Amino acid sequence: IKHPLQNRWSLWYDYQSGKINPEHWVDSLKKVISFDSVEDFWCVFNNLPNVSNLKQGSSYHLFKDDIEPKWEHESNKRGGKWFVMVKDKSRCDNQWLQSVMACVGETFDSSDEICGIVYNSRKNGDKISVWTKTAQDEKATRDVGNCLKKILEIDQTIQYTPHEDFIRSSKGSKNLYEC
Ligand code: M7G
Repeated sequence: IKHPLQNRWSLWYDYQSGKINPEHWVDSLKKVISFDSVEDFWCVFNNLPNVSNLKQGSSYHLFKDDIEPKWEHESNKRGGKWFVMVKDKSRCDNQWLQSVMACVGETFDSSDEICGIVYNSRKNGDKISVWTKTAQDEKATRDVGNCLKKILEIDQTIQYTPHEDFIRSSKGSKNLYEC
C-alpha cells in the first residue's frame, strides 16, 4: 500500500525561446506527469533533471491537480505569487526540493491557499515562486511567504504580486506585500 498525499499534484514543463506574448505562452505548456502518493512523488523527483541543469528559458510548474499553472485559471485569477530570486545557484537544487516537499507534504501554514510552485531558469537569474489563491487574504498570504523564507533558509526580502496585474497587462505589476 502506498502512502497517500493530501492532494494529487501535476508537474508541467514549458520552454520559451526569446520573447513570448501571453496568447502563445499556453501552447508551450505541457503536463508531464501526476502523482498522489509519497512513493510516486519520489519516483518522479528522483528521475527529474535537476533545476540547476534546466535549459535557460524553461520552467517547472508543480500544481495541485485540478489547477492549471496559468494566471487565468479560476483558482489563480484572484491570487498571486511570492517570488524569490535565486542568489546562490549552488543551493538551488536543494531549495527547490525543500519547497516542493513542503508543498506536497502540506507543511506550509495556510497550505490550502497554495495552488502550486514554479521554477524558472532565466538568463537574468533563476526564480522560485509560490502561487496562492486569494491575494486579498493578507494573513494567509503572509503565512505562506513567511514559511517560504524559512524553508528556503533565506533572509532576503521577498515580494508578492497579484496575477490580475499581469492578466490586464503583462508589463505592469505591483508588489502587494513584502516579508
Ligand atoms: P514568466 O515565464 O512567468 O516570467 O512570463 P519571466 O518574465 O521571468 O520569463 C513570461 C511571459 O510568459 C509573460 O510575459 C507572458 O507573456 C507569458 N506568461 C507567463 N505566465 C505564467 C502566463 C500565464 O499564466 N498566462 C498567460 N496568458 N501568459 C503567461
